Amino acid sequence: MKIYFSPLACSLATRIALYDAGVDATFVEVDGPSKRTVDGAAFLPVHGLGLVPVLETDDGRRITENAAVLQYIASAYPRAALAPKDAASITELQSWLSFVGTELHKAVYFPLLDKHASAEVRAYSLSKVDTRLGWLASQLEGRDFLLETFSVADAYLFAVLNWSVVTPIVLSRWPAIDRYMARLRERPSIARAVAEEMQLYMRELARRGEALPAAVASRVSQASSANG
Ligand SMILES: N[C@@H](CCC(=O)N[C@@H](CS)C(=O)NCC(=O)O)C(=O)O
Repeated sequence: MKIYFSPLACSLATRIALYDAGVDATFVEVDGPSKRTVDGAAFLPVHGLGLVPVLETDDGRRITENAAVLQYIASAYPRAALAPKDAASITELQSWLSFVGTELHKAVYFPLLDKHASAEVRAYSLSKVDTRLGWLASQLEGRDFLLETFSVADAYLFAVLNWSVVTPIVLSRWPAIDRYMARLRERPSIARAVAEEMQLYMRELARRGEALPAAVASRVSQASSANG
């Protein structure tokens, strides 16, 4: 299995799911702006929109879209229990994947991260923050995960909320979300995926001659002092 990804992009959720499932995969890094892999191969022939994640199966099928990629992994590796098995809970999982993909990823976070977004677009996205995150916080109150147990929806939600640090969104305003993120950060699959992709992200910035955003640098130094 091959995964096309960009460091700390939404494709982080795919890596988390694969690590959780204990699956070996080949990770191919894509440079978003140039639409090339870091080895120089064109990425547009792989995905015409140039978006990650793309999962390529061993028999050459390509799966795109976070919700589909994540559900594919959950169903290909059922022993990892990354998705529920009963119909009602599967529907709930799909609701969450859809909520994260549309209400959070695309409506709120993507425009805030897009250097080309206009002030109006950013203002529109910011105007959605309180309702979307307020509602999410109310759903997470008293729960460890979105469903009864950890699922691919948590992996996707983590990858998206993890961008808050480089946006004006301050997650500590919603203690239930803050606690949820702190809990997930401790999960071995997530800790490993974040640490690895942070290194790749720093290398990506260095290649482009860009500085590490101050908020990210401070998180990296907090993490290294916590690790001794
Ligand atoms: N609807 C797609 C969105 C994927 C997406 O937005 N990927 C971003 C990274 S988080 C990307 O590849 N951006 C590159 C670009 O916009 O050119 C999905 O859910 O997979």
